[in-house]
Amino acid sequence: MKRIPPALLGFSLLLASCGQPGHPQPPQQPPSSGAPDRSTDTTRTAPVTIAPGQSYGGVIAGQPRDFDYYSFDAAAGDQLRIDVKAPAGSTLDPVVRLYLNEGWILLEKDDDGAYNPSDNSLDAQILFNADKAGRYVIEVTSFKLVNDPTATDNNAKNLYTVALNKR
Ligand SMILES: [Ca+2]
Ligand SMILES: [Ca+2]
Repeated sequence: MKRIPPALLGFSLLLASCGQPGHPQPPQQPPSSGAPDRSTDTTRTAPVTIAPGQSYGGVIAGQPRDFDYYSFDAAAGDQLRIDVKAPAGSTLDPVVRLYLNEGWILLEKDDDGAYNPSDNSLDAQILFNADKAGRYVIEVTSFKLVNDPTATDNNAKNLYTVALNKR
């Protein structure tokens, strides 16, 4: 008699049980909307790459002082727009900063996304023309954390979206 290695035996039993009638598969749970997107809980040394036309969802939470980072490469003369918005129900007052090569702060914006009356007046927007080619880094955080180094803001409802677009 031919011996079946235990691992293969287990695998074939698994396949057999899946195929049996009367064992309905549990329904797939859709991801709950509004859940924090931990995949974009990034650090300054390991930012998420973002390109024009892309957007990400994130959350300012999980630690007392959370700062999220997104990087992109721009060519000299690129005309770009960064929008950081708090979706309905979010508790976040977002602030966005832009760095060149993770160095100096080029721009900092707080409530500048309200050009459209339907926009949340707390949203943050940066319009800029890349002066020189290089890697730029977007920092997203809470207004509460910006001007007070001892403040904390750790709320699972601090949801935001960040979008980079050419204009
Ligand atoms: Ca985060
Ligand atoms: Ca703001």
